[in-house]
Amino acid sequence: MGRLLVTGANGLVGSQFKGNIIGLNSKVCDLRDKTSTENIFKLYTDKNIQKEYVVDRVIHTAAKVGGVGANMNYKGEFFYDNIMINTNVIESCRKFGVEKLVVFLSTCVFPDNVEYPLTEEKIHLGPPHFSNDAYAYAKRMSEVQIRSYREQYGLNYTSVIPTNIYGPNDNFNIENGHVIPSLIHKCFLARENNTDLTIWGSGNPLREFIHSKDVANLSQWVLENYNESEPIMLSTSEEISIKDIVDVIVENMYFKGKVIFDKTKPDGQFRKPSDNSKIKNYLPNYEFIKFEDGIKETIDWFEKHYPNIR
Ligand code: GFB
Repeated sequence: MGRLLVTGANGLVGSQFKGNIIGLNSKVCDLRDKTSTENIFKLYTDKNIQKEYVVDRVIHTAAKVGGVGANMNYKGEFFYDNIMINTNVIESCRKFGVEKLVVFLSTCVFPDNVEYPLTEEKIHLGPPHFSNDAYAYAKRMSEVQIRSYREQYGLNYTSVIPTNIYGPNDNFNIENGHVIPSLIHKCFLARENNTDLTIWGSGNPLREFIHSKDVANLSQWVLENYNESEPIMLSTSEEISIKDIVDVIVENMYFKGKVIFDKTKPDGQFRKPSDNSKIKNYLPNYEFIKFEDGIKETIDWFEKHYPNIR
């Protein structure tokens, strides 16, 4: 067996992979560029180098990601960057003989109007929510590419569908980040400057969160054990409201100031409840990191690294 290559190695999930891996990040290779992508995969899969150093498995976490604000404001980039990155990586894996590939989708790719809970086979049953349709359609095409390559080339490539992910080393950008890192950053500034904490939207939407460490562990398990063409959900299937997330963050950051809900800001999709019975059937004893513990760890990481954060 050769080496594992992880794309997006500096990112939220990619940075959770440790040990004898090849970590690829956007400073090393622009995966939107076909030639650069092929050159780097050719290099790492060169059969002339010692077998144990040859890359034969890939976990592809690299993507243009962002919260509801970024998804609504940069639809063109979210479509182009993700469709180019995924197309180039999957094709380069095929061209240079990568034996196993795991690509990342997200529960936001599911149709907005479908019977809940979300299950893997419902991905293409209708349009996604308008707030992230560009990203969702680009991601759906990687599932189509994977399935087509399995059928034509018999390649054991597959995909995982995580819910909203959080954890240390996230993107804490207040305008473009996801809800948990944005709120931790905003709460920190509000506490330091004795100002109000402003939450986007009504606070009523519901979300499911999985810690980046669980996503890394479970996608590693998928790499080594899961050989089906159908994607597999990575989810705790535990919904929480945005209001309750705010309470957990405010409590764990000892914020005593006023919390304001700015209804001029987008709520995004109301909910995207997922059914995790497939992964639970495979791993009935898997213990997910508890939400409150994961939030505490992420707040500690932020406060330790501020202002050297993304
Ligand atoms: O994490 P988030 O931006 O992504 O927003 P989505 C989740 C919810 O948090 C929305 C609320 O209901 C927001 O209105 N929210 C409250 C905030 N305050 C804030 C804030 O300060 N910043 C942000 N960002 N949200 C994304 C998709 O949707 O989910 C992506 O757009 C991707 O493509 C990601 O799939 C996982 O869950 O709404």
